Parts: sequence; C-alpha cells; structure tokens
Amino acid sequence: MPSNRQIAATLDRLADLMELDGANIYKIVAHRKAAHRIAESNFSIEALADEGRLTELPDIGEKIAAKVEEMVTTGRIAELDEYSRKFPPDLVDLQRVQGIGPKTTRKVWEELGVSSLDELEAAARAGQVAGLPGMGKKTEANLIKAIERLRERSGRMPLGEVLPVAEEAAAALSRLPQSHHVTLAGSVRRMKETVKDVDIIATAADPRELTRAFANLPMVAEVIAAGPTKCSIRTHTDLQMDLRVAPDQNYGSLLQHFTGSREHNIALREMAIGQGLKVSEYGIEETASGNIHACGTEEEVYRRLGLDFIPPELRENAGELEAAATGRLPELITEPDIKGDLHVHSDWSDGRGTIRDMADSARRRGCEYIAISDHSQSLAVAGGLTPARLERQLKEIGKINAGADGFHIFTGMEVDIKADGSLDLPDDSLEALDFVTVSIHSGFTQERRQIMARLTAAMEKPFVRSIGHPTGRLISRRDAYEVDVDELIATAARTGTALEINSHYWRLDLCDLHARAAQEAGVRLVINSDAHTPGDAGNLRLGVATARRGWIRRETVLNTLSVTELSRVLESPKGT
Ligand code: DGT
Ligand code: CA
Ligand code: ZN
Repeated sequence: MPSNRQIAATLDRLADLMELDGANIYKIVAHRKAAHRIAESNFSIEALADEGRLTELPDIGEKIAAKVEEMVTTGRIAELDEYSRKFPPDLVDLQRVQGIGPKTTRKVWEELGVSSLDELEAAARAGQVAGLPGMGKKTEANLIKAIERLRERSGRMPLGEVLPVAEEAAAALSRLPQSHHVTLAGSVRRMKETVKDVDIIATAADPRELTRAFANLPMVAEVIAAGPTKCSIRTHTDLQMDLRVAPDQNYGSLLQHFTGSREHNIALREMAIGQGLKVSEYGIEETASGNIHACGTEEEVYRRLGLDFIPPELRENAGELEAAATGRLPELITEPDIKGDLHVHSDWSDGRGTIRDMADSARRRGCEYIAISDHSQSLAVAGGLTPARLERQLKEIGKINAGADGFHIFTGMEVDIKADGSLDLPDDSLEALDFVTVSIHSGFTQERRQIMARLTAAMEKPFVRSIGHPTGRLISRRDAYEVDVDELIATAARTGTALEINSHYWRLDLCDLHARAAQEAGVRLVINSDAHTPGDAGNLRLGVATARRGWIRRETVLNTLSVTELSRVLESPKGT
C-alpha cells in the first residue's frame, strides 16, 4: 500500500524524467504541483483513488489522476517504465544535487557515463567533472560539497510540515476521555527547524486504551510497533510518531527526558552529579540515600536541581544551564508581542489576496499594522511592480487607510538587489515609502565578495530599513548564497538596518544562531510572515519560535512596537 509520500515521490520522479527528456515545462510543473498536493494531504490518497475521487483535490486533473490510479491498482506507471528503458534507473537522482539540472545530468551521463550519485561523486573526486565544457575546478568542488550536504539532510523534514500533523495527533489524543496530559516532546517541542520523528508523551487512566486509539487515528498508514504503554506509527505523510504513556507521578521527568535535546540532558546530568543527584526519565535520585523523587512536572525537575525553568526552545546546551543556575535566562519574545507584519505580499505582485484581505487576516491575528511589500519589476515572473504601478498602489493604500479604524497599512516594497548590485527601482520611488525591505532573488552563485558588496551597498541606503531572508537558504532545498554573516551583522549594526527573520517554513532565515549573534551585536530584527495568501499570517508562529531558539528578547524586534511607536521610528533617519 503506497503512502502519500511515495505516490508524490513517484510523480516527482516522473516530472524529473520528463525534464531530463526535454518535455513541455507546463506539463512538468503540473506534475510537481500534484505531487506537492498529495504529499501534504493528511488522508489516504490511495483510498481516494480507489473511490475515483482524486480530481476533487485542487491541482489534480484527469490525466494525473489516471496515472495515480494506475499506480495504485497496478503498482506501476507505464510512462515511467518507458523512461526507464531510455535512461539508467538512478540517473534522475543527480538532479537532487544543488546546482545540477537536466542539462548537466545529460552531460555527465553522455560524456562520462555517470549514471548514479555515487558515480558522480567518484568522477568529481577523480577530477573528471572539471574537464567538461562549461565546468571547472570550482564547480567540481561545489558539486562534491553539495552531494555531501544532500546525504546529510536526507530523512529530516521541515518543522512547518511536521507541526500541523503532530498537533493534530496530540489534539486527537487529548480529546479522548482516557487521557490526562498529552504533550509533544522531542525536537518538535524545541521547535527545531527540521525534525526526524515526532515524540508524544501522555498520561492516562488506561494506557492501553490510549495506545490503541493512537494506532487507529485516520492519519496512520502503518503501525510499526505497539505495546501497552508505547506505540510507534507511520503517517500517510511518511512521518514516524512515537507515543509513550506514563503514570501521572513521573510525567514531568518523562517529558523532560524526551524533550531533550540529548546534549542538554547530558550536561544536565553531569551538573546534577556534582550535587549528588542522578537524573533520569523516572525521577531524581539522591545518590547517597538511594531515594528517588518522581517529578510530576518539569518545573519540579529544574527546581530540584536549583535551576530556573528552561523553555524547551533553549534546551540545546548553548549556555542555558549556566544562565538558569544564575537567574540570567532571557525573557523570550512571545507571539502576542508581535504587533505588526512588515513583509506582506498582495495580488499586485505574486500574492493571492487583495490588500484588504491581507490586512484583515493580520488584524485577526492581533496585529495593528502591516507593510505591503510586493516584489519589484525585475521579478517579472512574480508580477513585480514598476515605479508607475507602485504609485498607483500607494494611492490605493491611501484610500484604504483613510477609511480604516485603528488598523494601519504602511507602504513598502520587497525590492530586489539585482545581480549587478543596483536596486531595482530608482531611489526617489523608494524614498517615498514607509518601510523598504531589500532582498536577493538572483545571482545566487556569485562569490562572497560580490554578494557582500550587493548587501552592503543596499544597507548603506538611508531608506533601506531591512534585509529580507538575508541568507537565501531554503530548508532541505537550497543552500544559502555566499553570505558572510559576521560582516552582514556588523554592517547592519553600523547602518542601523534591521535583519529579517523570515517566517516561511522553508526559510526561517535568519536562523536561530545567526539571530542570536545579531542581537548580541545590537542589531534590530524584524519577524515577518512573507505572506502570499491570507492564511500565511500563521507563519509568524514559526518565526517567533526561531527567535526564541535564538534567545531573542522583545526589545530586539522592531515589529513588537505599537503602530504609534513604529511610526515615530520610521519618521526619523534609521539607526537613531
Ligand atoms: P529528532 O527526532 O532527530 O528531530 O530530534 P529529537 O531531539 O526529537 O531526538 P529523538 O527523537 O532521537 O529523541 C527525543 C529525545 O529523547 C532526545 O532529545 C533526548 C531523549 N533521549 C532519550 N533517550 C535517548 C537516547 O538513547 N538517545 C538519544 N539520542 N536521545 C535520547
Ligand atoms: Ca524526535
Ligand atoms: Zn523574497
């Protein structure tokens, strides 16, 4: 029985093969969209296919539905078989390596006889790739690095994909009359940007009932292991989830243990040994007497060790234990601290909501303001704005603001820093805006010196308030361009430019560690949704979580200011 992720992977593979074969781009894109839709569905696609109802899903037309049905009933797709007569079976895998597209794949296959990832790596290490037309020593070195990174990250999923499924499972268990506490643990609770598997800790009057109910959730594709107090399942989205049920009296110890991180727990135990205590998932033991205190709450675990309560996002053995021992843990930013969203797209560029729609959804999330930040003209594929269209948009925003009560729309733009380092719109267009974000969407492969020259020149412009998604990395998809983060932070500090934590679940850029370094250097951060549809306002939660993992306090973040406070800041030159 194929999982949704397997079906999606097959469609993706078909799309990759089509691309290798030089097929029509619209056909390729349609297959990828369908694959994405299927991978994200939290019900059995196989069952839907059996009922002949696949076309009820968005992004799935008749032709693709027929292919999925064929796969579900016969276990194969004839079209895929045809391709496998044409190309070696593992050749398409090459395209998963960053920097390798269909053209290079064909080149290394035809010129060097490379037909798999292993063979490609061997050829690159043997210096054969550098000799091909259009390649070179540098490309070859980058290729080896990219293959290594691809191997490292396989098997982990972005938090933003996992969290909704994990929370749905926890909520379903909480609704059962038998359950007392149900909590997510592990990396999901620490809000780590990628997750290997989901850990759930629960207490219940009847553990057996709870594990049975867990195994029977509609999202479950397969039960991997089931016992009276433990159960592991795999979901239709190919995610493993482990449930552990404990007695109420040591719930705190168990939760603390399985929240991790492993590094935090090891350091905690070492610290405890010095106090004559032994910490485990069952409780805290006094080594001298052998007495064990089972802890009902996590607060108790930390209190008994003489520590302030450590928020899960900080538990990475990155200084949090020392801080907790000396009362110096930071007061972390929380979601309600966010008062506005300064990077929001609308249907004037590639967004799918009107300006009003986007304002309404932000308002419903408790924001007092947004800055409409559509793309600029050079991003033609995203419907970027020319100076003339920008001017029309400003009039429209003016009209909406005139009729609004309490909510304010700042004018703004996500201006492209073009590959040659210039900004995409003339200064006098941009000077008129309240909040200008600039970002890089091209020239990703430039050398560090060139990338930094582009970013620095932009930050030196007095009207540039923020750098959007500063490193450009996409989690599990694309590495950052060559940003020197230390230099970026130093220049941001010197020029008074804010750095963004972009909350899109593929981005989370700046990441936790970089955000922390920025705060230490006195740089202001902004936590933005980069919303393209009204529903994306929910992204902010992930951005705030990233900030918390980076020890970020409310005062560091520009958009925790009220609309009046922010207006005042934006009236003054930046950095004052
Ligand atoms: P993940 O699943 O790789 O995204 O990250 P975690 O932190 O959820 O790791 P996981 O699922 O292996 O274990 C959950 C927590 O349980 C971990 O943070 C610390 C704790 N833990 C308990 N026993 C062990 C053990 O034997 N090995 C490791 N690595 N962790 C353990
Ligand atoms: Ca885990
Ligand atoms: Zn962008």
